[in-house]
Order: sequence, then structure tokens, then C-alpha cells
Amino acid sequence: MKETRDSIADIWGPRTGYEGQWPERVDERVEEEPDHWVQSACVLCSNGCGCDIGVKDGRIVGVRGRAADSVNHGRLGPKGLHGWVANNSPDRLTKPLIRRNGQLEEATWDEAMSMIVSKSKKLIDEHTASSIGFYTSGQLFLEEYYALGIVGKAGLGTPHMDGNTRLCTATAAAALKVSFGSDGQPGSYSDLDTTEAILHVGHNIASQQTVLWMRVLDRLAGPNPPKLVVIDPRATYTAEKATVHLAPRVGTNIPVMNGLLHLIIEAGYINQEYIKAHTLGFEELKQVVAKWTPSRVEQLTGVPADKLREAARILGTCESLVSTALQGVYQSMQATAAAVQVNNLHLLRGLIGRPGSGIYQMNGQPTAQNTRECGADGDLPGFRNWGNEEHIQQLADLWNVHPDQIPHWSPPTHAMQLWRYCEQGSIKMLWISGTNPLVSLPDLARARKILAKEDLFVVVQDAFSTETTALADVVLPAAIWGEKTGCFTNVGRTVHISHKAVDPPGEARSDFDIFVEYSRRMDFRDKDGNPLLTSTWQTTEDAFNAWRECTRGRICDYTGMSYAKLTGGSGIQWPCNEQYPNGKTHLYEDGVFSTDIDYCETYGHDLETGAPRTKDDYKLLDPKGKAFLKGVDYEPPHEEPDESYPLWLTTGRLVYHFHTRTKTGRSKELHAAAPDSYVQLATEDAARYGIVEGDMIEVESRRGKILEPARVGDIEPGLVFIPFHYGYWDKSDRPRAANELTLTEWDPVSKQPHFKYAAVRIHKVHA
Ligand SMILES: Nc1nc2c(c(=O)[nH]1)N[C@H]1C(S)=C(S)[C@@H](COP(=O)(O)OP(=O)(O)OC[C@H]3O[C@@H](n4cnc5c(=O)[nH]c(N)nc54)[C@H](O)[C@@H]3O)O[C@H]1N2
Ligand SMILES: Nc1nc2c(c(=O)[nH]1)N[C@H]1C(S)=C(S)[C@@H](COP(=O)(O)OP(=O)(O)OC[C@H]3O[C@@H](n4cnc5c(=O)[nH]c(N)nc54)[C@H](O)[C@@H]3O)O[C@H]1N2
Ligand code: SF4
Ligand SMILES: [Mo]
Repeated sequence: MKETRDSIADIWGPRTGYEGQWPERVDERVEEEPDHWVQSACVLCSNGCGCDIGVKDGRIVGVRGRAADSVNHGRLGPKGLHGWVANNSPDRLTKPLIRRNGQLEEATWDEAMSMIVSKSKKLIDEHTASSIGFYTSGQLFLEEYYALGIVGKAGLGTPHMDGNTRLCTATAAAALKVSFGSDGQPGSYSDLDTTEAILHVGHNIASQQTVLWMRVLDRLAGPNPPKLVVIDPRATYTAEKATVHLAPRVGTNIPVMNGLLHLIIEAGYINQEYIKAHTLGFEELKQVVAKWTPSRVEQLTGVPADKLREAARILGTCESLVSTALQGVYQSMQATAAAVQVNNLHLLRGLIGRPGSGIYQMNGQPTAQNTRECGADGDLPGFRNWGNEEHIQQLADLWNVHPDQIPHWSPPTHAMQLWRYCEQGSIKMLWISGTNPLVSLPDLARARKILAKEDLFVVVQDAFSTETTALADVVLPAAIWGEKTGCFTNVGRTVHISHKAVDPPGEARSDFDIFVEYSRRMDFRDKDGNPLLTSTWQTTEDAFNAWRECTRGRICDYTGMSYAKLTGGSGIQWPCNEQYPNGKTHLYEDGVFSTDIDYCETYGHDLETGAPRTKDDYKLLDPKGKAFLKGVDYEPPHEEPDESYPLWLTTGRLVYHFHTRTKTGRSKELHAAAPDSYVQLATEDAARYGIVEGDMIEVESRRGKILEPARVGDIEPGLVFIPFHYGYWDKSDRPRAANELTLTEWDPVSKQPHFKYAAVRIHKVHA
């Protein structure tokens, strides 16, 4: 093995202090010298680092970072450098499987697809297309989502489509829509090169976006280091580097953020001119946050008043600011409301739409942005508004179908509701692609019961046998990254092309081919009787070109991009069109937001109840391009520790694994670095329970119980943490998945489930 550094021992690599222009550094790891390199980007998180895939004799032998790429300037992290070995794993799925007499048995593609098609047709005849649901991913390619979006919306006409992005970044989209009228991150990674201050809320960026953190570390090592404020209840890698670390009790982001905004307004650190010219709702926001004095915040959250003041001073006086929020916000109480307070901070200070200042309502998965853009989740393609008849007509024209064919009579079904419909029996066929819900959904006992139901026909499209494929009626073997061509967009609006480097193993096929084949076999037609997809959709490039047309005039404008243009250099940011042929680094430079009534992606919600607003309600507000400032008061979490379950549980990630480990668990080095799950508890709590490092602990909630070895330290007393990566596919001999314990609750606006808190009790089983 040849590698430029051991990224397991040295996660972020050597420092190059800088300000202004982040220097290049090409990270590489190959097991043999490749005979050629194929352009791609990494699909193991939303950072979207540009990389090349090394190929020798038709096999992937390694990766290297792309120096020319604006995202990473050549760097790659531990997952990026190791994850590719999963492609070569001998246990890939290579043939379709069909359940016969209770057993999954190998079948031909024709048998598998015929079974899915005849089941679909029968269900449509007997129960309408609303008996069919799709649960997809944040890890397929743009062309695949757009195909799926058209098949589901214009072909079948089912309202029941969502992705695991509901568990991941639904709140990012919701918060951007609430404040600015549309999805789309306002800033650029390059803002980190000059910014004076950085805020991370509920985001362990050092571990979860290792390459973006390298950029921060290099700034911290440079001539004018930015000040860093971190809000996280645990002493994470990120918190270690903080100028100020606020460690609130889980579920209390709203009091902390309200407290910060209150201090900033009170001290006069705000930009009155900007507020007046470009926002609505300042007085109401001011009133709501005024109640959150530092002492009241301290009482409720445990954050010392003087620390809150110190953080407010940094955030209130910096001339430029980059903020990020992620799962500690999105999967916690009052998710959208809390995420919106980060937007409010930037609006109040006028720190948006210019170099050095940006907001990242972060994504997690590599292609989550595209699930949202392409309409494979609850949103409509091109960030169109389901309540706006004109937007529906645009899609109907693009697809040449009648507008009533496209479900838009109510808000689209969100994932948690989709699973509920399966449980109740109104959805009778669920097609799962690129996600492993029997590890990643909350309350796993319930999820397993649903997928095992006799009257639910389950299709699972994956590259490996997983906890979820085990309960499928049909398993379709998928080609993955490196084995198919397609594009995807990182959280910074940067679009990359990933070219096919090698053939998929056995009979595995791309998700694109599978969805297009389904459309052909179902004989979906447009209103002139022509095939819906198959006449014009031969290749993913055809799909990309169709997608470009769908984005024309929308904020996520791809019309200036092509496969040719994306090939060769760096990724390109949208909007990219005639006006911005090389993409655009900042949105909203003129302070005109996407809130215009004819343009906006949503008419909004009541932030407390989640009730959608009508077009008429929206007319009364008439924002005409102004951003919304919205204040929300605190609500306690839906489950809190009590006498029977005295501890808080929170869950999350480790640097060495990606999700349910189907890829990273197959790397020898990553597996060795983090071979098993554990429960982390505070030193004080360990002493109280008589627990030492390594003892086997039973952790129990109202939903289930698991066994975990103990890790002691680096966490607030009263809180325990369990990484959620570890299920059962690799033959764990004990119950250990964190989601056996989590609850079925979700944010009223974004509908994102709450993975970040539950009440649990623990006891030592043996030393
Ligand atoms: N190594 C690695 N990287 C990844 C992934 C991975 O699986 N592994 N997955 C990718 C994906 S899809 C995602 S979504 C991202 C997620 O990236 P992150 O959001 O950074 O990851 P998490 O560990 O889920 O949660 C972040 C932090 O939230 C804190 N937290 C918990 N409750 C609260 C709270 O109430 N308030 C606050 N302020 N903080 C709280 C936790 O202590 C935790 O450190 O990572 C991406 N990158
Ligand atoms: N307790 C707790 N639970 C959580 C979270 C948490 O913080 N705590 N985080 C949540 C979040 S943010 C996320 S994103 C989810 C992630 O949860 P999942 O999406 O369920 O996790 P993955 O392991 O990424 O599953 C992706 C699956 O797709 C397969 N796959 C990869 N590439 C392709 C492809 O090209 N085509 C097809 N068809 N299949 C492919 C992989 O083999 C894998 O089985 O978990 C959520 N669950
Ligand atoms: S930071 Fe994310 S995209 Fe970049 S190499 Fe690591 S896992 Fe891949
Ligand atoms: Mo995620």
C-alpha cells in the first residue's frame, strides 16, 4: 500500500497556516500503481471532496484528491482514503433475489422486475397508486433522483415519496425556506479563508467533515486565526479547539440561541440599516428573545452566564462570520426553530451575501442536496412550491403530462408518515433504495415489525446484504459509486461529475437503469401517448440535460453546466447559467431573497405547530424579497429523564465510520480503528454506578435495551452517548444498535425525527 499519510493515526494531516488562499495538498492512497485515473468526487459525506479513482486491470486500486478542486484542494480524509475498498468486497450482491417459500433465492433480472411490475399493476388496479411508496437516499446520483422523481410523480402519481434525507437534512431545507424562501446555502467554503469568526452549533465538524475542518485548522494555525464558538454538550474534537465552548443540556438549543441573540441585540451589535432594508419581523423576534437573560439561560441549559456573554461578544463584534448547524440542532428539540436562529444571527448583523460570511445549514449525506433538488423527497423538482399552480404547470409542461397527474393537493408525505402508512396498511408496497432503515430509523423494534408485515411488499435496492435486505421480498443488486456515471452537489452548491471507472460486479445495475427499466415495463406514457422517459432517456447524460431544463429560471440553475464542462477541472457551483458561466460564490448579495410570492419554494409554516400557511396568508405578509426573522420560545423535550429512566441519551457518529458501515465496515483499517459500539458516560456518573472503562452495560429505554461496553469521560454528567453505526449485518452477538432505544417523534416543521435525546437507565451487567 502506498499512502501519503496514515489518515487513521493522523486524521487531518500536517498544518499549513494561511489566510486568503488555502494551499494545495494532494492526499493519495493506492494499493498498486493505477494504469489510469478517472475523475470523481467522494460520496462519504456532504463535503464532496474532488477525487480521482485509480484503476488497474478493470479494478479500483485507490484514490487521490484533486488539487484543482475548489472544495478540498487535493485533500481527503480517512473515509475518503479507505472507503473505496468496499467496491471490491467479495460479498457484493451480484444477482437479484426473490423471496420464495420464505427464503431469498437468486433470480434473473427479468423475474425480479416482472414481479415488481405485476405487483405494482395489481395494487394500482385494486387500491390506486397511493398504495405504493418510495423511500430513497441521500447517496444516489442527481440523474437517478430525477428519474425516480418523474417515475413516481408523473408516472405513478403517488404522493408517498421521501428519502432518508428526512432523517438527515430536512431541517436544513426547512430552515433555509423559512428564512430565505428557498433551499440553497448562501455562502461558500472560501468564506472560511478570511472569516474572523466561526460558529458550530450541534456540528462535530472535525469528525464529520474532516476536510473542511482541515481548512479551519489551517486558518487557526495561520496569521489571523478566527475565533471559534462551539455549542455541543460533549467535549468533541471540534470543541477542543474552541475559543468558547458552550455545553448545554441536550434539547435546549432554543434557550441558548435566544440568549445569544438577546445579548447581541441588547448590546447594539446589530445592523439596523440591513434589518430595515432586507428583513421582516425584527420587533417580534426582539420581544421573544428578550426573556432569555443570561441567568435564565444558565438555569435551564447549564451554560454559565459569563460564557454565554463571551460567546455573544465574539458573535456580535466580528466583521465576518461563518456558521454551521447540523444534527445536534436538526435531530433535537425545536429543530427548525433553532436552526432559524442561526439565520437570524446573520440577518441581524447583515453578515450574509458577501465574502467571509456564510451560513451552512449543513447537509450530511453526499447527495442529499440532489434528493431535495430533484423531487425524490417531499419537495418538487427545482425547488418548486407544491402550493403554487404555476409551478405545477411548469413541471407538467416539462414532462408533457396533465398537471393533475402530479400529486400536489396537500403537503407531500414525509418519511415518518410513510412508515406509519405502511404500519396501518394503506401503503402496500415500499421500494427502498440506497438506505438501511433497520439500523438508521428510530425505534427499530417498530421498524422491523413494519417491514416484516405479510401485507407489505418490500423492494430493496442495495449493493450489500444488510439488516434491511434480510426482510425484503425482492432485492435488486445495485452498482455504486465508481461503477456508474452521474453528478452530485455538495452542501456548498458545488456540482461534481463522477465518471464510471469500472464495471459493476456480476449482474449489478445502476439505480438509473433500474428506475428507467421500471418506467418502460410499466409503460408510463405522457399525454400524447409517448413513453414518459425511455424515448429521450438513454443515458445519464440525457437525464442531466433534461434536468438542466427543469432548473431554468430557478435559483438552482444548472443551465450553464454540461458533462463536458464538469469534466476536467474543479466542481462548479450553481447557479451556473449565461449570467454566471462559472457559477456563483454567494447568493443574496443584493439582500433580495427568494421570498417573492411567485418564486418562493413554500408559503411557510407556523414554526411552533408546523401548520402550513396558504397563499392568501402569505399575501398578507407580502415579503417581496425580504428575509423573515422569526422568534420562537422554548418548549421542553417530549421525553425527559425521570425516576425510572434517570439519564439522557444522545446518539451520533464516529470519525472512522459512515452510517451503517456497509462501506467503511469493509475496510480493514477503519474497522480496526473503531471495531465496536460503546456507551460513553461522565466520570462522575461512572463513579456513582461503580462502572469502569470496558465494563459491559445494559442501556434501556421505554422502547428497548442493548448491551454496550463502557467508555468513561468527555461528556456532561447525566448524559450518555452511543454511536449509531453498529447494527447486526456483521454478526454482532449482542443487541447493540442505538436506535433500539430512540423515540418516534419529529420536528413539527421539517418532520425530521429526534435522534438526539431519549431517557434511559443503565446498569452494569459484568466487568
Ligand atoms: N465520520 C463520519 N462523518 C460523517 C457521517 C458519518 O456517518 N461518519 N455522516 C454524514 C452525515 S449523513 C451527517 S448527517 C453528518 C452529521 O454530522 P454531525 O451533526 O456533526 O454528527 P452527529 O454526531 O450526529 O451530531 C453532532 C453533535 O451533536 C451533538 N448534540 C447532541 N444533542 C445536542 C443538542 O441538543 N444541542 C447541541 N447543540 N448539540 C447536540 C452531539 O454531541 C454531537 O457531537 O455527518 C456526515 N459525515
Ligand atoms: N440514532 C441515530 N440514528 C440516525 C442518525 C443519528 O445521528 N442517530 N443519523 C441519521 C442520518 S443523519 C442519516 S443520513 C441516516 C443514514 O442512514 P442510512 O442511509 O440508512 O445509512 P447508510 O449506511 O448510509 O445506508 C445507505 C445504504 O445504501 C447502500 N448504497 C450505497 N451506495 C448506493 C448506491 O449507489 N445505490 C444503492 N441502491 N445503494 C447504495 C449502502 O450499501 C447502504 O446499505 O441515519 C440516521 N439515523
Ligand atoms: S470530508 Fe467527506 S467528502 Fe471529503 S474525503 Fe472525507 S468523507 Fe469524503
Ligand atoms: Mo445524515
